[in-house]
Amino acid sequence: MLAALLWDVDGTMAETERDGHLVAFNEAFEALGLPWRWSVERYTELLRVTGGRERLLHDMTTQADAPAGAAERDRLAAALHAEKNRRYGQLVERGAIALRPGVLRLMNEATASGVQLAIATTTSRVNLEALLGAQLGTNWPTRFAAIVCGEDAPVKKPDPQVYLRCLDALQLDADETLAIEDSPNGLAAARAAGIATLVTRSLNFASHAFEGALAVCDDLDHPAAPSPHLKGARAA
Ligand code: XBP
Ligand code: MG
Repeated sequence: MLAALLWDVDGTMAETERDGHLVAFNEAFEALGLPWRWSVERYTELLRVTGGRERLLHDMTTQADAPAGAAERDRLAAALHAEKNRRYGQLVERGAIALRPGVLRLMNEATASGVQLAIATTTSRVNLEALLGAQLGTNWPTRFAAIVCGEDAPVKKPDPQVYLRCLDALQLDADETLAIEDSPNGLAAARAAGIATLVTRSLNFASHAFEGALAVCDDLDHPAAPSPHLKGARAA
């Protein structure tokens, strides 16, 4: 029996990447006096690397004017990430990014049916707090039986760590839960933890095949077509 829905946040609950994180990353580059700017196309490629700090470090390997030493790169990535998160927080606190269609309805229906809600995200806690505080109100954590974010599971998706820690916190087996994801890395992470996964397509992965998903939908208010790859959807 289904006991819990395990929610990804970025892309799944809200379209946070293009109008949120990307805008804030580019503002952070400017604020720290760097000439770097990421286009939507470049950012879409960079989303293959989960975690904002990890994404910055990855991009530095392609920037001729990035610091040469690892320690200096780490310091710059940490400063940029902190500035990005501060600006992202300001954006979402102003209500600039809404929840996607069907998200609140599904949360309410699940809770009313006795199905627990949990969060399994690679994003930083501060970004999660800013988004859900703005969209669900200050009591938002009481809606969730477990909240696992980037700081709690530092080995990021596609590694299953965040999902395994979420199952641990819930004291549930994988086959009692369903993950809701929007990205190939998220799907891979959930599947590697043995969790069946519903994909809700986001802007950044609009045409991806999502092989291995239980089902794929355009958003949570539109019925999901069973995946042609349904066979084996629960196994990693
Ligand atoms: C989300 C991420 C995050 C966000 C930025 O992936 O990869 O890095 O892009 O947030 P998912 P932070 O939706 O698969 O969890 O800067 O806080 O990392
Ligand atoms: Mg996501």
